[in-house]
Amino acid sequence: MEGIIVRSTGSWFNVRAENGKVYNCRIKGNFRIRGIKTTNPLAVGDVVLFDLQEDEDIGMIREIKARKNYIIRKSTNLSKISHIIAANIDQAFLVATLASPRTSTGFIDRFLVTAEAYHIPARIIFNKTDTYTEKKQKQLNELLSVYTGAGYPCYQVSALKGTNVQAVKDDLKDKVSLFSGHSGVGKSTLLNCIEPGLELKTGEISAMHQKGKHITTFAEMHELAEGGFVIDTPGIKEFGLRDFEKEEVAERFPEMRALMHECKFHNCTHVHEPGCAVKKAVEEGRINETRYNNYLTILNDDYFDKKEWELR
Ligand SMILES: Nc1nc2c(ncn2[C@@H]2O[C@H](COP(=O)(O)OP(=O)(O)OP(=O)(O)O)[C@@H](O)[C@H]2O)c(=O)[nH]1
Ligand SMILES: [Mg+2]
Ligand SMILES: [Zn+2]
Repeated sequence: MEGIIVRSTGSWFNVRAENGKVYNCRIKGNFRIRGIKTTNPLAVGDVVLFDLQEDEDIGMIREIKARKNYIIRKSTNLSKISHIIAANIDQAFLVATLASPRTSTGFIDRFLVTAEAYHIPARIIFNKTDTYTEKKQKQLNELLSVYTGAGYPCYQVSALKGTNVQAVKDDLKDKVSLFSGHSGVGKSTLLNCIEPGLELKTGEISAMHQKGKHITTFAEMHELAEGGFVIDTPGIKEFGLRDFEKEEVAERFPEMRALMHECKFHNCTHVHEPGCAVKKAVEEGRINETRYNNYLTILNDDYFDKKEWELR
């Protein structure tokens, strides 16, 4: 039988067969996947072939179909091994907020760079607008103009009050959508608002640290009544910038990508070179300075070699 993994605890997988029934499955002992080093061989969204044991409701997964895409995070800060968050997704939503726990633009940009690297269309939802002061709302307006300007659709919603949630709902129809973001930003609350029947568990923000409490512990795919699937995920601290080279980072910023062919040197890093069209655009305010600074931060990430780039 063929099915999609809708939930994974690491050793057990819930697989939704084409008839809509969900089977409890395990992986066959000799099952191996070549290529990437990950803590989890299979993830939510993977399409698998499995056999049902006779007289049992338990299936044995024997094969995984090639992935269209997948999105990963580093399993720990130091580890070289990554964790696949989900596979075969049509679009990725970053749930962010300027309330607690506040999402930094550095985190937003890492998310967007990751999505670009995997060719997954990305969108940003700014949640908890019901709590925004006038000052925060002003900051939000600036961010909305930066990110829509860079080509990323944005939403400003209150999952608690239901404000503007319909706009998100409309864009989920007939697609597989990933919801990601820090713990406590309201991913599960928002999905409950979109599809009340889901009854996902949600939790408070800790009063002391103003952080979420990791209420959602496993990624899970849910079917929407109006068509499509959403994947609710546990809150994450950091995205892993794996599977691509330092030279590719600038290409993952669409507004830089659009200009880099005008740089004097074809292998310009847009850091210190003369005749750099990107730097010129930053100086003239055509590229947002914060986005550019986040680009520089990503370049200096420990992940990349510290070796200097050469001008050839
Ligand atoms: N004021 C306000 N609070 C919200 C809003 N959305 C969510 N919250 C609150 O934020 C807290 C965390 O919400 P969750 O939905 O559990 O957050 P999450 O992103 O799923 O967190 P994890 O599962 O831990 O990753 C809850 O107390 C929610 O009631 C909102 O729009 N406005
Ligand atoms: Mg949650
Ligand atoms: Zn340049």
